Amino acid sequence: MKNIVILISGRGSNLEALIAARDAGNLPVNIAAVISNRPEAMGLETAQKAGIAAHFINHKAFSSREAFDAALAECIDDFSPDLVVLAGFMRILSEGFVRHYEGRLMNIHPSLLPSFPGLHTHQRALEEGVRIHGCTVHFVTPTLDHGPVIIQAAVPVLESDSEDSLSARVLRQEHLIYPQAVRWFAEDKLTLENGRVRLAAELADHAVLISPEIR
Ligand code: NHR
Ligand code: GAR
Repeated sequence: MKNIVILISGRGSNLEALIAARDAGNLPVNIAAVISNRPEAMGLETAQKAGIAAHFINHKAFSSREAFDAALAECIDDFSPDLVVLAGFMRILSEGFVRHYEGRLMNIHPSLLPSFPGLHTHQRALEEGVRIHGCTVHFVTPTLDHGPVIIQAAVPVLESDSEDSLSARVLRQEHLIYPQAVRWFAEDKLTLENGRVRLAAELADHAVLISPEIR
């Protein structure tokens, strides 16, 4: 079974979805550790309660991004992960770090990339007036939020939406597609070809989820 390490910065609802999928028998991985750059991250408690090693590395204690990234990589590599999963991790990672984990570093981003890379995606989607929004799981490359796409989910944007209602609708889809993407990786059903993700033949056309939900 593959080893994964999950990086978080906060609430940890995607972490919870991954743990729940594992517990339901839908995610054949060993969650070796959860690491947060913030001590107050709720997700650290969630990990502890689930009996998963939980670590905190304070980025503010390092003089540079590279120094923080080196300490982070050292902690991660103690667990020999096959895959590193960014689940609401809020620090941009340096090129050296990303190269070290090339092809085994995944992120979930709360927009339909390549639209709205970066932060405040739901607010920007509302300001832009788009009618469809969503989330993307991708492999991480040095260019922020531009790595090869694995799976996406789309939701409608409603006239009545606020940032809260829209982000909640997207988050429910995040909780479906992230365990799915990690499962495909765990089962060796994802390959990288010329900077694009190829799915195993039997999965072709399963990497898109259209949610009609209007809650
Ligand atoms: N690193 C690289 N090299 N490439 C990516 O695609 C990355 C990455 C690190 C994180 C997640 C990403 C997202 O899904 C991610 C993808 C943080 C920021 C950010 O601006 C932007 C995008 C993402 C994560 N962070 C601020 C910084 O200075 C800090 C913000 C904060 O602490 O609240 O690092 O959106
Ligand atoms: C999620 O919506 C995730 O997509 C987003 O932060 C939230 C984390 O929630 N990630 C980013 O914005 C990365 N910059 P969670 O902690 O409850 O999983």
